[in-house]
Amino acid sequence: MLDSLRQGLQNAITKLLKGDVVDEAAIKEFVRDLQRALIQADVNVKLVLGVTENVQKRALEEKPPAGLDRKNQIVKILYEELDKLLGGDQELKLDRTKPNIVVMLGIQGSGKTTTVGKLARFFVKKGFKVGVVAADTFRPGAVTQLKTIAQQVGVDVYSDDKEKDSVKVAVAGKRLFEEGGKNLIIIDTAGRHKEEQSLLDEMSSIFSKVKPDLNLLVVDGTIGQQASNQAAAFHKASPVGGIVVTKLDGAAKGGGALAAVGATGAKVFFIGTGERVDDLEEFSATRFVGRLLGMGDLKALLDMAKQYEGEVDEKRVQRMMSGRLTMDDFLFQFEQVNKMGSLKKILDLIPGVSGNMKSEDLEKAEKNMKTWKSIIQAMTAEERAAPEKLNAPRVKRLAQGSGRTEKDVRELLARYKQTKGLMKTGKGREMRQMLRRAGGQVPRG
Ligand SMILES: Nc1nc2c(ncn2[C@@H]2O[C@H](COP(=O)(O)OP(=O)(O)O)[C@@H](O)[C@H]2O)c(=O)[nH]1
Ligand SMILES: [Mg+2]
Repeated sequence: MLDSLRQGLQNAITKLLKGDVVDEAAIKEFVRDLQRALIQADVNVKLVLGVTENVQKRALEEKPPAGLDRKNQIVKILYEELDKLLGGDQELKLDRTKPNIVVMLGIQGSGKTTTVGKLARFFVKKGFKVGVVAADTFRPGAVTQLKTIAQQVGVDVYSDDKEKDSVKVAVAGKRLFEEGGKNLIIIDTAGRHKEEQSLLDEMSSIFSKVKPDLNLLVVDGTIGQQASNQAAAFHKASPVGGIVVTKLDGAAKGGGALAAVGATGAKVFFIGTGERVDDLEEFSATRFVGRLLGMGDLKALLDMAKQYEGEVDEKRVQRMMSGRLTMDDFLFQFEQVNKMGSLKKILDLIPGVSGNMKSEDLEKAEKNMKTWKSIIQAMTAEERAAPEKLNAPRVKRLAQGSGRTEKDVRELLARYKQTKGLMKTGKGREMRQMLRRAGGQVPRG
């Protein structure tokens, strides 16, 4: 999805990260690369300039917070600015205790009927009782199309082949489903080829007669920045409460469409990423931008880093990095990880790692950590400071003392040795980076 935009942004970032220095020239070049990538995705020029001006100004003026180096600080700034451009996070919340009436708006071919099916599927899975209303009386075949999709998803459809007045169909369908105890009623409507006045008038009267809780505008992502004109035209006829941007699979201009509707202040609740009923995603700008920049959930990671800023004891880290690692340090490392949440959660947040790790491996790692912690707690202070001295009788004693096996103890010792070696070698670099992110000022090596 949005491959070329992603590629463009990631290339800009890679160049920045690989560069020797982050001076004004490097920042300006970074900004130019960003502009090129965004304009190619059909993001409106004014929006592009707005975003990149902010990035440049902040990159030049703001000091990185403790624990973040300047390059990562700039990536963080870009992340925040793109997040803002796309309207931040928003979630469609429906009240289950009453019927929620949703009317679909959008021009013909934007993906309304398909999206009705996707939404029905999405909310059925969440336990809603969904009914859909076939109020597209304009296009021949529209009713059949909706019936087919509804059958596939397993929801009830209301249609009336003899009624040509879409407003009447919408009202009748709404009433029937309300009486039938549905708590989500989605009304599919007609579209014309353009935003013709007749279509907008029809939307206005459906709105005043049906009184929906939400007008959901469906916009075709392939139209790029034009999406904002379309959103504005519909909004004038009938207040748009939320937007679905469809066809983001393979849409080179999808970024432009998302930015354009984001800029109108409308909330993008969902995106369509394919023709099948499952190809719907809840839209979160934060997650989306993270994926665009190839950084997992960077924001969550940064928030977490901030939370633990300063908690890493600098002397300890320095000692660990130089390879003088005690068992206490080893224990401290586990505890650091434990404080941050489950290992799986943390790894999901680390760029490049998410998805690469099997859950069995993670479970094993978490189990190991528990085991090792209990063994370390059974050690004396001397043993913790100099684990090399742990001979066979001591291993036996520790196993008994901690309720673990001798094999567990030996595994811990092997891992300790390995980690100690790792800290000294070049492979420790990544770990140093992690710790630096977690707030420790770690010497570069
Ligand atoms: N690739 C892709 N095609 C889509 C998506 N959403 C809808 N379509 C296709 O767009 C066409 C028009 O969709 P339809 O729901 O009939 O639009 P409507 O006229 O607004 O009701 C159909 O061929 C759909 O399969 C999407 O997210 N991705
Ligand atoms: Mg349709």
